[in-house]
Amino acid sequence: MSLHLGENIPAGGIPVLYSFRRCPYAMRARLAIHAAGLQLEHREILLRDKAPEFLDASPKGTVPVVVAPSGVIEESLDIMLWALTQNDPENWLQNRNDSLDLIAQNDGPFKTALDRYKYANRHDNDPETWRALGSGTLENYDSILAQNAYLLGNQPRLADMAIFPFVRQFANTDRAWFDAQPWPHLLRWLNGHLTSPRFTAIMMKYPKWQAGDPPTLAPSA
Ligand SMILES: N[C@@H](CCC(=O)N[C@@H](CS)C(=O)NCC(=O)O)C(=O)O
Repeated sequence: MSLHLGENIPAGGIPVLYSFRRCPYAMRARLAIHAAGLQLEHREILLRDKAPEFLDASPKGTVPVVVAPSGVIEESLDIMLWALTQNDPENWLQNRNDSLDLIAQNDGPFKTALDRYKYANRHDNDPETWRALGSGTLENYDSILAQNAYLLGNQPRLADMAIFPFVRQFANTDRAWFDAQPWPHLLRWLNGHLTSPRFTAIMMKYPKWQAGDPPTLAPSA
């Protein structure tokens, strides 16, 4: 946690979340904030036009970022842990180290394959090779989910919530192809998350934030 709070010291002690609706890292942060029952001041960022106050708080310029009275949290996983260590009514932190192992695999090799598949033009490469690499991870999830409702047993844990936004992105890259794969358990798991009231709540649309806007608290009660 870095401590360059600058002009961002939250008024009234309510932490600020800088977020971008479609970012899977921001989604996982919002999911944990929702599960913890916290409300933050939501500031919607556009990646192509970042608010200077956001860059002041976190010069590396990636979302999500939380500005709390105790400091700035600049990594999505740290934001999840920050929220859940305050309140974890659904025990997402149970088997925490097993979750962290799966998340490291997601954020490393799977995310690399996802980016090169999804943004093949940007990377000038063969998307099918990267799709096949990512599919190895998804096949593994499907076989785990054939045994259990969730990745680490019969209740959702940190791993499920940190990972499904990335599987969603992989699926949406070519939905027809994804739906044709022999991954019924993975599909059930993904659809369960995507149709949950929690996901609907954290995908609410907000206009781009700018300094001087009245505070928007999210998730809304
Ligand atoms: N390791 C960071 C990664 C966050 C990240 O890369 N977010 C993307 C959006 S999904 C971003 O802000 N990119 C900066 C940009 O596109 O300018 C985390 O876990 O929070």
